[in-house]
Amino acid sequence: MSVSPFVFLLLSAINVIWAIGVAQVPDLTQMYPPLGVSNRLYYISKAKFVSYAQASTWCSQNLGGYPAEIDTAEELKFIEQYAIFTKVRKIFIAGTDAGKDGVFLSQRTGAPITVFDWAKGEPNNSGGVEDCLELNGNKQGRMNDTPCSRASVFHNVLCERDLNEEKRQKMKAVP
Ligand SMILES: *[C@@H]1O[C@H](CO)[C@@H](O)[C@H](O)[C@H]1NC(C)=O
Ligand SMILES: [Ca+2]
Ligand SMILES: [Ca+2]
Repeated sequence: MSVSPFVFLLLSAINVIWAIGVAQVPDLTQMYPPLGVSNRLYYISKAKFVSYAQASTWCSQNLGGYPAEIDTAEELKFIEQYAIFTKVRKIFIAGTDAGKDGVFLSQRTGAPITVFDWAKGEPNNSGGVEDCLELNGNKQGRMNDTPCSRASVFHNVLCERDLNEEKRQKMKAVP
């Protein structure tokens, strides 16, 4: 993907309001410029967290999302470009293999994560305690397995909102 359409898709506050219909002006000083891709919104926190749980809470409290779930190779391409753009080194995304080593499931839905782009030598489950996923904006945006919670390891978080999914849920909720 060339650089210009990507930059074009980075959203201002007005675009975010338009995209997700939030009533209040979102505080975009807390995040890198959000990225909009065909009814999905992505945003990377400026804050860093020592646990995935805290990072996930930040996503829901800021623009109502969840740590990004990689569903397709195309989606991964977009968010790798976004990670590279921000240059942030350690960025939580969804996925944990706490249940079975090497089998990554979404923390939110339990669905398997099937698309990966590992950094060289990863996943290595270093120390036997790396059960979460991160992107490395300094390593072509590629993936690493990383501890879900460790006091000395700080992660930003990449959040997602999928407006198509929300529409489907709403339609299902209608009796
Ligand atoms: C294993 O991965 C961690 C990052 O999760 C990295 O710091 C470490 O250097 C890697 N170890 C080896 C032996 O590649
Ligand atoms: Ca997704
Ligand atoms: Ca690792």
